[in-house]
Parts: sequence; structure tokens; C-alpha cells
Amino acid sequence: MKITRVEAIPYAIPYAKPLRFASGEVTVAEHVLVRVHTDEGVVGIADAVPRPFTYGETQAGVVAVIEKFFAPAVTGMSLLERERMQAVLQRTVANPTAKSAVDMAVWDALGRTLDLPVTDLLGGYTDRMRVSHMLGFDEPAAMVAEAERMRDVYGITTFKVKVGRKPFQLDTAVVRALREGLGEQVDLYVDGNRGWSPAESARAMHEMADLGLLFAEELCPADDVLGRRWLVQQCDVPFIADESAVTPADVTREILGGSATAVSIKVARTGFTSSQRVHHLAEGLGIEVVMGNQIDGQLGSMCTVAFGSAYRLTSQRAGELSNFLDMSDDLLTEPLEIHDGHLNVRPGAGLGVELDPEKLARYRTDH
Ligand code: MUC
Ligand code: MG
Repeated sequence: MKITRVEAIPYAIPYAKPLRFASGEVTVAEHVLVRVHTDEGVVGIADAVPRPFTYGETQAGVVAVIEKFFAPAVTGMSLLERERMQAVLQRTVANPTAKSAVDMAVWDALGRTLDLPVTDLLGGYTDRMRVSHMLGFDEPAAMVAEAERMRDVYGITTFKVKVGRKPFQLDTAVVRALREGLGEQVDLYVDGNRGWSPAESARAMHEMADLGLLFAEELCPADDVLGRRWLVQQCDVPFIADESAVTPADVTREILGGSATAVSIKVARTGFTSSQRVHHLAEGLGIEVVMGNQIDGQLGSMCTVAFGSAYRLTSQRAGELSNFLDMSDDLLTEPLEIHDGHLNVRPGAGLGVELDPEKLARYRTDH
């Protein structure tokens, strides 16, 4: 069970439909495939999703930090020494998606070695997640049409609406159009990616008070310390910390400081090992959890399903699992399929997914 090699392979797959939101836009999936090899010939895989505007990581930076620091640090360790690996990886600050991909590829390799699904090793609570779809910026009619298509084709009935534009009425008009177009049967929540000020957020939430929102997420920067607390205190729905709570310590700080009342768990930035810590913390604090999306491809979405299905708390709410549908292609041999609004864990060992070597050869950008 010894790690013999860690590869970091950059690749690029264009989006058929780019996603736009308050902090950026994604037109090409410029990710890094991480492969962890062991002395028994097992290969574990995971995806690093660099988000320069969220965490400051770039694709080239993820490859460099893995090749120069993380790969040498974990090579020679046993797959069972995940806590030692964490201690070593956490000596380097930040770089959350690079660390997470190494961690998740190690878990995949462990599952493959033991011939057990990762989700069962993590917790084994259920075998599926309800799916929430994230709607990027567009005109109200186009966003309603996209939501209707997701509902009619995939059975999705929960939607996270990107907000944070100025004037805020651009977004409140969209949310109102979605509620009017889709009726009371769907769940709606909003994510501002820090685009509004606390005062704009409060006014927008007030204007949407009759729309029955489920949550509000990162409407304004957490660095607006007192303004954010003022906003959260007057919100009558849970206020989700996303990019303001990247580590378990951030979660503690944001929740205890009154800057949030719920948390988004993204395995893309906390892997499986730190996501367990965030989950246990959330359970102990008695706050709601949503399994978030880093605008993942199919491999990353499967990681989210594996983790989200493992625990009662993470599987209660719909997880953000459908943005891979907007990519023009992917790397897996068997595409993920959303049926009746759900995505199932794969029954095989590890994450239960395999890479298509031809597709990897076509999309990798390192040679
Ligand atoms: C989200 O929940 O904010 C957008 C940017 C990012 O880093 O994640 C996505 C979704
Ligand atoms: Mg968010």
C-alpha cells in the first residue's frame, strides 16, 4: 500500500455553455488530473479544479506545487497514513484544490486496494444524492428556460441562482421569474459570490422575502466583518459560508463570529479528509450543510456524491452536482447520469469510475 508516484496532468475541455457568476466566468475546464500510484500497481485518481478568482490557484501552479512539494512529501507513505499525509500537506499554506486532489486520489487508491467503495469507507449512509442545479447569469427568460429543461429532462427541482450583479434588481427579477415560471414545487436559493455590499444584500433579500428562498450564500464579502454580521442577523433563512470558509478553522471562525449560519462543503477544496472534519464540526455546531460544486467535471462530481452520500447531514439537502452537463466532453469511460433528480454512487471499488485513455490523450495539455 505504499505510494510510489504522484502525477499531476493538466488538461483542458471547453464548456458547451460557459458559467458566469459575480466573481468570474468559466469557459474552459482547465483542470489537473491527479494520479496516485502504489507499489501494488493500483492507481487512484482525482481532479483538481483551480479557481484563480476564489483561491488564487492556477492550473500551472497546481501542477507545480504537486510536483515540487506534495508528490515528494507523500511518496513512500502508506495509503493508510492519511493523517500523517494531512499533517505534511498542511505545512504548506493555502493551495486547497491541489491538496484535496492528492487526498482524494489516495482515498480512491485505498478503496481500489481494499476492493471497497470510498463512500462506504467514509460513512456509508446512503447510495445517492438529490441534485441541485446552479444557474449562471443570463436574462430571466433564458434562466427560466434552463431550469425548466433541467426539471423536465433530469427531474431536478432544486436550483441555486447566481446573484451579485449590480443593480441587484437584475437578479431579483430573475429569482421572481423563476418562482413564477416554475411554481412552488421547486426549491430556490441564491449565491452572490461576494458581489453585493451588506446593504445591497439586505435590500435584495427584503425584495425577495415573498419568494420562499431556502438559503442565501456569500452575498457579500466576509471581510465586511460587522456589515456581514448585521446582514446575517436579519436573514430569515440560513446564510451559507462558501469561499469564506475554506478550512475547518475558517468554518469555526465564520460560524462562531456570526458571519454565517450554514456551510457549503466542497470536496474539491477540502478533499475527503478535511471535509470529514468540516462535516463533524457542522454536526457538532448544529448547522445545515450543502454539498457544493467547484464547477466540477464528472470525476469531481462523483467525489462529491461519494462524500455526500456517506453521511446523514450531507445527504439531507440536494447537492450541487449537475454542472458537468454543460461541458463539451469529459474523461470518464462511462458518463454520469442524472435520473429522477438523483445521482447514484458507483458501486465499484474506490470511486467506481475509470478514465478513457484516448480522451485523456486528446485533452491533456502537457505534451
Ligand atoms: C459557488 O458555489 O460559488 C463558482 C465559483 C466557485 O469557485 O465555485 C462556484 C460555485
Ligand atoms: Mg458559492
